[in-house]
Amino acid sequence: MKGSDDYSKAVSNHYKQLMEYCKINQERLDRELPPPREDLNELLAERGVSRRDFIKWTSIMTSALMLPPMFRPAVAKAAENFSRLPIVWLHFAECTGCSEALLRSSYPNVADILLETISLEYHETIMAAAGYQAEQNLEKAITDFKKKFVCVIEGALPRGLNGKYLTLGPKGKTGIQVAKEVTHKAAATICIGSCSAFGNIQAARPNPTDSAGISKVLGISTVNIAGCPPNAVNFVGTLLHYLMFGGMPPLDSLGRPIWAYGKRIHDFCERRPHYDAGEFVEEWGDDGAKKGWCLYNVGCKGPYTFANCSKVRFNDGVSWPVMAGHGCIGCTEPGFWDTMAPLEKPIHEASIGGGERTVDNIGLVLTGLTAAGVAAHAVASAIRHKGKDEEEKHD
Ligand code: FSX
Ligand code: SF4
Ligand code: F3S
Repeated sequence: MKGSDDYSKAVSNHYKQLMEYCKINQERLDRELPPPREDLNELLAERGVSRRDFIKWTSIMTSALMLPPMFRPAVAKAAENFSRLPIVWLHFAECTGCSEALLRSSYPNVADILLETISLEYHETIMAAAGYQAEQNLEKAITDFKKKFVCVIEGALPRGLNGKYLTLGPKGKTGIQVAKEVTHKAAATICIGSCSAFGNIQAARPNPTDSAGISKVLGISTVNIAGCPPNAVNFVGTLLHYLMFGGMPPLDSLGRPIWAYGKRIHDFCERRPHYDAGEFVEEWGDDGAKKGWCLYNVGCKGPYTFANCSKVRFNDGVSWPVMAGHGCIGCTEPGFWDTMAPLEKPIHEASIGGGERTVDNIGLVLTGLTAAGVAAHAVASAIRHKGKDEEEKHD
């Protein structure tokens, strides 16, 4: 008993210290950040979100961020400060689906409303400025908010032709030049979407433009909000963490926040009981499909994919790919367009980290280890090596 008492005391002390750290950091941000652009409480009331709904949302976000309930007021404060954090948002080689997924919603929830308040000092898709004026806006933003703004990047960087497959603005700077100049002055860089994180579709074989993700091209550390497109909740949660602790959340070996990408799709999938019972869809439209059975045999890559889609879903929890009837294609993993998406069948023979692991014994590995986080990371790093090898092959 003494051992467990000591453990509880240690945990409670740890959280007390963390809370103290959070308070100091939030006071510092209160002094340093520009004044709020929006009053969140007024905006929520305008959009019909009650105080009660807001508190409920902050409780959900607190637990999603793996923090105990005592942090709920700090999450609420971070949300109120959301519009004070200057953001410079760059676009490189991509489809803009990430911005679309984040900035558009028919039924805005708190996360969507927060994204509306975001202080976008520069965002090529939605700002009115163009040409020289846009370039001046960018220069002004990165100078005025030097080391205070967060750089958010959508899209991969082409390295071919000395970077000239992608040039921007009236001076024809390459994406690589712009990315270097801006990330150098940023307090942190967040890669939103699998393109900026890992290269993604632009880096898929045969990769004619020699594209790759930001961290690989620039040799810097980035926080990777993977997904094609990623979930707004994962972006908002990461910024809330920044507004609480003044730094980015703990990351996995691929730069993805552990709170959002620490578990597999398969671990919380509503079709999982069918997987365990051996009930599989064998062909599109068959009886199993009508009954909502597991999509593994028609190519679901949920067992190989680390993300929280099956837990938080999309569009305010309305649905997610597997719920809509198609298997996961692994869009939060590096190289998925080459390794996972095209296969509408299981990767039985896939070698994952060492050559002999298949999806079935990954399951055994996970069952054998009690702490899911530890297990997930053991497998995550195995998959990472596989992903990296695949990435290297494309280079
Ligand atoms: Fe990539 Fe985002 Fe996929 Fe598209 O910009 S992650 S192609 S949804 O839009 O970068
Ligand atoms: Fe769900 Fe896919 Fe796993 Fe089946 S294989 S339980 S559909 S994640
Ligand atoms: Fe992507 Fe799979 Fe989620 S395809 S959106 S990681 S369910």
